[in-house]
Amino acid sequence: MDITSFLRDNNLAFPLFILSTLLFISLIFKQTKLIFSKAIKNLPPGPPRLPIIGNLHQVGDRPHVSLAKLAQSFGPLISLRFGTQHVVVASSPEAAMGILKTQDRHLSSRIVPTAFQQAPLIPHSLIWSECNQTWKSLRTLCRAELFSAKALEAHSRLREEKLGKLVDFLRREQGRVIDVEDMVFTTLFNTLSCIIFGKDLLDFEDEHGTRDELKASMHAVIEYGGRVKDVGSFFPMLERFDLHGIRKGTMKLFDKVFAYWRDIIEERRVEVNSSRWSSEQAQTFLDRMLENGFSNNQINQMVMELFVAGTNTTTSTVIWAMTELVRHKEVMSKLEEELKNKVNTEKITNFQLSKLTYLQAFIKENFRLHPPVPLLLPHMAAETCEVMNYSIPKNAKIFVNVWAMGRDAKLWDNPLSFNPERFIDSKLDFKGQDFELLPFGSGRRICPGLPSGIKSVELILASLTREFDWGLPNGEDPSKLDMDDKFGIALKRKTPLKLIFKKKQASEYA
Ligand code: HEM
Ligand SMILES: *[C@@H]1O[C@H](CO)[C@@H](O)[C@H](O)[C@H]1NC(C)=O
Ligand SMILES: *[C@@H]1O[C@H](CO)[C@@H](O)[C@H](O)[C@H]1NC(C)=O
Ligand SMILES: *[C@@H]1O[C@H](CO)[C@@H](O)[C@H](O)[C@H]1NC(C)=O
Ligand SMILES: CC(=O)N[C@H]1CO[C@H](CO)[C@@H](O)[C@@H]1O
Repeated sequence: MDITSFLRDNNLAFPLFILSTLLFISLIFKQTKLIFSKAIKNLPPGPPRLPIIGNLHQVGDRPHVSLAKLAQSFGPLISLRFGTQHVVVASSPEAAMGILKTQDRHLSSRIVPTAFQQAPLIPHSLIWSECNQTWKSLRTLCRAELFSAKALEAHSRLREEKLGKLVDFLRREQGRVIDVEDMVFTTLFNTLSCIIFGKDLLDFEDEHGTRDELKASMHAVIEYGGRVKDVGSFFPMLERFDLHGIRKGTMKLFDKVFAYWRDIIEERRVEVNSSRWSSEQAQTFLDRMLENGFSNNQINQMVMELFVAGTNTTTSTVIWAMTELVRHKEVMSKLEEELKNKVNTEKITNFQLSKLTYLQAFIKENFRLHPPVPLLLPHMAAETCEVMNYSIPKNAKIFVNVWAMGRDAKLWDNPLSFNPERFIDSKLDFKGQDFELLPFGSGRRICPGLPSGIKSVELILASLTREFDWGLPNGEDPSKLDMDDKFGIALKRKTPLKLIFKKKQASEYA
């Protein structure tokens, strides 16, 4: 990407005049300061940078790809500058371990994106807090009420019910072309909203478009969260101009989204606050938050973060997996065979799921090639420290390119071929112990939703495979399916996956 298109894409052309004047002055200050202060020694290697924007022009729309290319030239740990921001990118298991394990304590802070810097909300953030007391107690609450084995068991009926709606819908719509992403997203969104509020927030068949607005606002919020090029945080001196009106715009969106559950909160607050209330009556995560005395701001922030972190990522995993099943008939057949042999009841039980070794290998292979969060969420260095004998400066923004590691020929045979067999009889897992496969990250910031996300992915893939045959419309050739991706908070397909479903002939379990 050249500089003019970089400026254009970021709407920087307008303040260019003010910008250049201000930056010129600041640059002179900076350079003078740099001469007198000692420069940071021993940074990881990296490409040369331009004045002012640094390496921003080298990032592009698919940062996971451009950063992987830079790593090929400059090594597994590189340093860059985005504006005034130091950036470090790890692209090998050794570098990832250095960051997420050896120096986990110093490198697990966060930088709050401009859009999310909302004074009433940000003190209650799990995702954007440094590893402090707020972060600890929110994670503890989520683990106990949402992600523990006990919680997963308690939610399994709900999960099945939402999945049942999806299956019914696909049965009814047999032979029609379906945009699967939308359906899977709705299923996962409603599963979570029932766990939190005891209520669907999206209509499954949104014929009247009444809920479209919630979906659109949610997507817009998610979009803000996924920006790697957060201009505000690269040029702090420009922040007061609120360059894109980003912050104001986001707050409006937040308010729109919060309005969808405002009444539910008020209703339950009265209930939980009444003298008749006893803890056994708690049915939802909302009830638990109210029992813990959460304010509306606390609830809104928590709920929004769960939706943002949990729905898009899980949807993307399922859609890439279905894409690979369309492209690889032999993989699909093996999966069908395993389901036939190992699941003989109408409902798939947790115990049965745990015995589906081919499904598990398939999911690992899918995470290897399509990690939904290709650069993890950016970490920040709370202290200057050393990784692989290089120094990582305090306040540096840190990315771990798990996408690049999944496709590295030094780590995998035939890295670009989709081959679940490579994980059969292998101990390699994605739970944060094996640094070549880190779709959920590792260390103290590892995704707390892992058990819940995996359960959804397993259950949806197993059920849809058992119930339906699916394929591309108009006899399109699966080997020609567009595999391009689009970077956001979750790496999704660039073109939507449109499929035709057909109910399988005999249900063996009937
Ligand atoms: C396949 C599904 C999922 C994937 C691949 C995934 C991946 C990730 C990744 C890579 C991170 C960042 C780790 C880091 O900063 O180093 C993360 C954080 C997080 N995820 Fe997930 N996630 C998934 C599902 C979920 C679900 C279902 C939920 C909740 C309902 C969830 C909630 C969170 C939260 C709250 C964080 C922030 C944790 C923190 O900052 O301490 N995730 N996830
Ligand atoms: C935790 O950190 C966040 C920002 O990183 C801050 O807003 C919040 O107030 C902190 N909580 C505590 C208890 O210090
Ligand atoms: C909760 O109950 C107390 C007394 O029972 C009352 O003073 C308070 O206003 C109630 N709070 C809410 C939010 O209803
Ligand atoms: C770091 O330096 C130490 C001693 O100076 C050396 O033993 C070690 O091999 C170096 N590590 C790397 C990754 O270069
Ligand atoms: C897979 C998936 O649901 N992707 C969605 C994630 O959020 C963005 C937000 O803009 C949507 O555009 C995607 O469709």
